[in-house]
Amino acid sequence: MKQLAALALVAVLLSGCGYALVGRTSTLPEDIRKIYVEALKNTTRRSQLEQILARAIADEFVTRRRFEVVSNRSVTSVAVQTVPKTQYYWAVDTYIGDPNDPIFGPIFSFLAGNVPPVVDAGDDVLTWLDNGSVEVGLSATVEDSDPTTLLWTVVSQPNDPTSPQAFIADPTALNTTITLSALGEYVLKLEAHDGENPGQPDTLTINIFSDHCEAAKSSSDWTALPGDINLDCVVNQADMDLLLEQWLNCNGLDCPEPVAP
Ligand SMILES: [Ca+2]
Ligand SMILES: [Ca+2]
Repeated sequence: MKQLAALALVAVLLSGCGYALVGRTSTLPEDIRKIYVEALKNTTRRSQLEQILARAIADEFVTRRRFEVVSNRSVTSVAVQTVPKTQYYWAVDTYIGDPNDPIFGPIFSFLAGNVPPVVDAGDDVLTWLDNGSVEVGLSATVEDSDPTTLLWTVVSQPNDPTSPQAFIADPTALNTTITLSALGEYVLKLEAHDGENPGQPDTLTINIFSDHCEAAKSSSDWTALPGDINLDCVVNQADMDLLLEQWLNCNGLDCPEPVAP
C-alpha cells in the first residue's frame, strides 16, 4: 500500500469568458473524499463571478455525494489504497500567512503498477499411509485482480526408490490432490503468474507416517495414555497381556525373587 499525503487540488482557470475544470471526477482517485476548492481569480469584468463559480463547483462535488468540501485548513493527510494499473494525481499547496494566497505545489502523477499475485499454498499437512498410499487434498489461495496461471511442483521428497513417484492430479489447479506413497517429508511449491509478474512462490510441507499413532507421536505435546504399555495409542487387551506377563515381577533391591530388567 502506498500512502500519500493527498490533497485534491481543483484548479479552475479563468480566461476571458470561459473556464475549464482540471481534474474531472473520472480521473480523481477513488480514495479522495475531501475536496478543497481554491480561491478563484476573476479576470473578467463581471463582479463576484469567482464566488459564484467557487460555490457552484463546491455544490457540484457535494451533489456527487462522494466528496466532502472542506476549508484548506481542514485538509489532512489520508491513507490511500491504490488500485493497480490506475493513474493518480496529487498536489500539496502551502499556505504561509495569508490564507487566500497559497503557494501552489506541483501536480504529481504516477501510475500504480501491476501487483504480482499473492500465493498461499495452504497449511502444512501431517498424515499417514492407508494401504500403502494416501491422497492429500491441496487447497490454496491466490489473490490477484488479473487472471493467473498456477503450477504445483514437488520440490523434494523422501529418498525411497521403491515407492511410486508423487502424483498431482492437476498441477495447474488451485484445488487439487496429490497421491503419496513414501514415508517422510514432501515439500510442494505453488507458483502463480498474472501474465506480467510472477508472485512469490509458496511452499507446503507434507509429512507422511506409517499410521495415525506415529503421526500423533510426532507432535511435541503428545504423551502416552496411562496403561498404554506398548505405546500404540490405545489401551486394550494387548497392554493387559503385557501387564499380566509382568504381574508380581520385581526388579528392586529387596525383591523376594528378583527379575532382571
Ligand atoms: Ca496482478
Ligand atoms: Ca497400547
